[in-house]
Amino acid sequence: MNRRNTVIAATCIALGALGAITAGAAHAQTVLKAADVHPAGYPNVVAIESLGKKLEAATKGKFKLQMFPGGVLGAEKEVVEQTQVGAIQIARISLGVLGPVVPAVNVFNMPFVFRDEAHMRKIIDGPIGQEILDAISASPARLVALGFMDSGSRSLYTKKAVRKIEDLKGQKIRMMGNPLFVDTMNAMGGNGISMGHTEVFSALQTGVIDGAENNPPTLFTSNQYTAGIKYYTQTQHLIIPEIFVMSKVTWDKMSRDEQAQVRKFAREAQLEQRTLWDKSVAEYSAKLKAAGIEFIPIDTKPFYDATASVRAKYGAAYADLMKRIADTK
Ligand code: BDP
Repeated sequence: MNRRNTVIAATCIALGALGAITAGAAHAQTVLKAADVHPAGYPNVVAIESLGKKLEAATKGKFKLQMFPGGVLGAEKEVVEQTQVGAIQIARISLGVLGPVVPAVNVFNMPFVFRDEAHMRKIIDGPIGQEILDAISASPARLVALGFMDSGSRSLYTKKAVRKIEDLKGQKIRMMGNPLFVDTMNAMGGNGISMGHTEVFSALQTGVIDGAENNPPTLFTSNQYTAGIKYYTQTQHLIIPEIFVMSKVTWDKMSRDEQAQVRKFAREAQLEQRTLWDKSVAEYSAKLKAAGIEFIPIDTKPFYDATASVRAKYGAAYADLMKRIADTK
């Protein structure tokens, strides 16, 4: 089955399940379709499934979450669109792909905007994080932001070693679909090419790209490390939180109490994911090393300096917010 057929098949299964459950239940049951590009067992997937189980119990089965992992409902760009129109009810995506839809979130998508992961957590857990969630929900995007998740930092992985910034010159590197990221890669000397996560594996195999960038759990669980990748250069140029959102179409049909339950379980899901996340970074870094991927420590300063123009271009409209982030210790 090609990917389109897989998507169609998955959608049919989803619709079939919805009919069967509705017919069999004592009261009408609403199936909440949840999408994630990551496979079953990945921290984000597990945490959203927990949210679903709790919601099902709390509403005595009125809502039932059905998880579609592994990108079967499409790439994140399409998943966002489907969620906006209410065809998907819960989407767990990278904040990266929301930038073109809700420009305010691009502050968090900026290269080196956070000093490190601890700084990023401080921000998403505090008032600035809440402002960004509110900005998403208040935007015309028809999405209700439920919470952030951790995604560590993104570093470069390539077939040819990058031991200094000059080694990146001319290498074709896949970036997420947001012009900000293509600009970031180009500023660092590479050749940024945007495509969806599920296309990266074959693009590596066919030589359309020479590398990509992501966190260790994604590099491992997507199998991309088996497609000619030999090096993981720890540039940590992007520290982008994940986000999970509910379709406003679905949200508006829920009672106040149900919305409060969703908020409560979303908060718990965020915390659960963080615990699982920390374990998974250690676990998958070890697995990558065991599989022969060489981790290259690198001075990040040249990468920081090279991307100043990107922060200037995309940060100009958000200078105050950028300063508040920098001032947060
Ligand atoms: C992963 C994110 C996922 C993105 C993927 C990507 O968890 O949401 O789709 O990166 O690079 O780290 O597209």
